[in-house]
Parts: sequence; structure tokens; C-alpha cells
Amino acid sequence: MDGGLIKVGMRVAVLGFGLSGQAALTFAQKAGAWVCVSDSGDVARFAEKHGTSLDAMGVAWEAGRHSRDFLAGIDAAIVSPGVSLHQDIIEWLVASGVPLYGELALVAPLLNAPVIAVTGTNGKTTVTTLIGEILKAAGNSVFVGGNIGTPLLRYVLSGDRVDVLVLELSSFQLQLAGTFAPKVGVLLNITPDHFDLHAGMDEYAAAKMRLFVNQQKDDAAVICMDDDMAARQTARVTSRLIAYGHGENCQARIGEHGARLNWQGVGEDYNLAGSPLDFPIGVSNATAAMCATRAFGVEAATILAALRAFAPLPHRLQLVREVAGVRYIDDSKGTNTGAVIAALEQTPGRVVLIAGGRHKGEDYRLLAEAVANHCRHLVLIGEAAPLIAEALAGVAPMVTASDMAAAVQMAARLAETGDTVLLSPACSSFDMFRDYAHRGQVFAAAAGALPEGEEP
Ligand code: UMA
Repeated sequence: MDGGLIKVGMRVAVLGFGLSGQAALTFAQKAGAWVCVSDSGDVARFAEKHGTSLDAMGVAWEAGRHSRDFLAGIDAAIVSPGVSLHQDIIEWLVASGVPLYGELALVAPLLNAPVIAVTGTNGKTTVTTLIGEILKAAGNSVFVGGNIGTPLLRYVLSGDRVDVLVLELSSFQLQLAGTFAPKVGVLLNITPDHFDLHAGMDEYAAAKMRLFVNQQKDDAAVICMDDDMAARQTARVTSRLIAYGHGENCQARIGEHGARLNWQGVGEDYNLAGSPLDFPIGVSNATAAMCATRAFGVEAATILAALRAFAPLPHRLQLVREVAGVRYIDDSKGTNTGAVIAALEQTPGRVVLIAGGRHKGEDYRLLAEAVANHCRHLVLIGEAAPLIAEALAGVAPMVTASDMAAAVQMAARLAETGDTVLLSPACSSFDMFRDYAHRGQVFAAAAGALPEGEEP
């Protein structure tokens, strides 16, 4: 197999052995490299989960740390997205002249189909899924992957050939992207997130902008002008800019229930009234997808039909129960302050907000205005509960719950008729749950277990 940057006989270390790292191991082995694995996770758990199979394959491994002794003498390191670049071992590897490759850097020289790639703090999964659906409706064979769950290396390893790859890309994946260049790149927004692994907002924005740096002049850069930080980045774009948003100068101008796209001098109307995407963020996401697929050559009528047929994704502002006049909404994917603010702004009536989980370095004071305007009460869970309580002291009344079931029961007692109990945590889930989907399922189960009862 042609391994591109990974050559026969190279000594390669895979850093981080999750979904990406496992695909990277197979890829590097198939490319003929000698491969070892280094994972900083708990030694006993790693040994139990992976030790036997790695030993059987003759793959050297270490867990519990990334050590110089173990990594000495390697020719290249394949770095998983969750591995922070701000750690001594990375600095040491760089100083030792060891090239660091992310998944995108590895696949860039090997891709056999054009790519549409989506990044942004919030909305990536929805827009990526929408683009995939539109392209399928237009008769294309499509691989949808990346941060959405299937490593891109799995596609390369499969030997498949599709018409187009649609990728959701995180800032972590874009950091070590090498020569990767999408035919169409989409930037939705840049609001604070992931300060556990990024040094700050500038580094985070710079990582997102790597999406566009290797594009050719006739490639397309679809960027949302409603987001200040994203709009400011357009000065750095050298490919074909397709600006969308509410502003007069946008090529795709968002209205109340849809958007008007100016395409080669002709105005095209995309009316989403009455469809599942007919709410402010839904229309914005739909507009991003319409610009991306129109730039890819899909006909307007096909795009509109696919947009109108789209079913919303789970754990994103998903209504899971209505009982005693109170709506229970699962927005477990709301893992940063920007997502929570958007969720609160879109929820009618007063909200009892369940928030908290694993802290990712964000400043929860950013929530103050939206919480003051929309929340009747806060119910805090998880490791970040004390930090959120401190940041929002005096903004809204609050209680702390020990687990999700208790949080939902407390929220049910605090909510009044017409209110919404909203799970939108502003944090990751890993302190209490397997992942955000598991957190959403536990929330829905707890809401489902509430007695029918009287109106509150
Ligand atoms: N690890 C180390 N060293 C470190 C940190 C972690 O060895 O310094 C180890 C951990 O012990 C663990 C492994 O790395 O064993 C986990 O690797 P990873 O965090 O890179 O995760 P993967 O399982 O490879 O999944 C990654 C993406 N995860 C992250 O970016 C954190 C998945 O996105 C993605 O679906 C998958 O690749 C396939 O492409 C998830 C995610 O949470 C959904 N993304 C973040 C988000 O959406 O907010 C960015």
C-alpha cells in the first residue's frame, strides 16, 4: 500500500490510541513501517483493553505517559486529535527533528476524491450531515467522516472510491493538517471552546483557518459573516469566498424562513418555512450547506428538496418529553458556552437549565446575560458545578445535583407550566458519562421516568 508520508521501514510512533490512533496503527503497518503505540491513559485499563492484541501483533506499547525513553529513535509521530501539542514530549519531539503528522496530513497526498470539509465551534455535525444528504440526493456516492465519528484513515484503508468526501473537522484535527486542501471549506463560527488543549482564542481561530490555507484560487471558502470572529478571518482567505449571513453584502442572505443565494447573477430562493430546519440556527446551518453544495455543482432544486426532507439529529435541541405542561429538551451536544447561549435564545418561555460536566477551560461568565434573560433556575452537575456556581453567582438561583436523575427530578420540581427543562451542559461529559450521547440518553430516560402527575 502507498503510505504517502509513511515509508517502508520507517519507525513510527502513534500517540494516543483511541479511534484515530487505532486506524493510524493499521495504516502505518500496511505502509510497511515499524510502529509503536504510546498512550497517556491509565496503564491497567489500557493493558486490559489493548495489551493482549498489541502484544499478539508484536507492537511495542507504553501507557500512563509519553516517555522520551520509549519514543527515542522514532522517525515520525502520528498524533491523535485529543493529544495536546502543549506538552514537553511534543516540544522534545519537535526539537529532535521528528515530524508530527495528524490524520489529515497523512491522507492529503493519498485522497482519490474531492473533499468538502466543515469546521466551526457549533453546528459542524448538522451541516456535515446535511451536505452528505444533499450530495446523496444528487446521486453521488459519499463518505461522511472525521470528527463526526469515523476516522478518515478508515476510508483510505477501505480502498473504496467515492465521488466526494464530506468531513467534519475539529480544530485539533486541523492543527497538524499538512498539505490537506478541501475543494470546498466551510467555517460556521468561532466561539470559545477547548481551552484545555488550545493556548487561547487566537490559536483556536488559527487552527480553524488552516482549513483554507492550502486551497487553490478556484476552491470555495464558505464563511458565516454573522459570527464576528469568523467574519474577521475572511481577510486571510485567498480562495473563492462565499459569504453567508444576514448582512446585505452576503452572497447568501438569510431571511426569516430561508435564504436567497445570488448564484452567477441569478437570485435563488430557498424557502424552509414549515420544515424541521425552520428556526434561526437551523436556517443558518441550511444556508451553509446550500452554499457548499451549490459550489460543488448541485442543482438548486435538489438542494432545497433535501434540506426540506432533513430530520434533526439527536441530542441537539431534541424534545424528549412533555409532561405537566413542561417540555424536556436534550441538548447534550451543547458542550461550550456558545452552544448554550444559542440554545437558551431559541427556547421560548422560562428555562430550568441543567449544566455542568467536565471543565474545558471556558469562562462561564459568558453565560451570564443569556442565563439572566432566560433562566428561572440552574441545576448544576458534575466536576464543573462549583466553577459555574462561582461564575454565575447572583445571576439566577441555583442548586447542585449529584447525578442526572436527581437533576431532572429537581428541575421538574422547579419548573412551572410553560417552562422548558433544558439539558445544555457547556461542558464535556466524560466525568459522569461515556460521551455526550450517553449523557443525553440518561437525561431522556430520567425525563421519561417522571410521573404523569398534575400540572405544576
Ligand atoms: N491520549 C493520549 N495523550 C494525550 C491525550 C489523550 O495518549 O495527551 C489518549 C487517551 O488516553 C485515549 C486516546 O488518546 O486513549 C483518545 O484519543 P483522542 O482523544 O484523539 O480521541 P479518538 O478516540 O481518536 O477520537 C477522535 C476525536 N476525539 C477528539 O478530538 C477528542 C473524535 O471526536 C472523532 O470522532 C474521532 O477521532 C474520529 O475522527 C470526538 C470529540 O469529542 C467526537 N471531538 C471534539 C468535539 O467535537 O468537541 C473535538
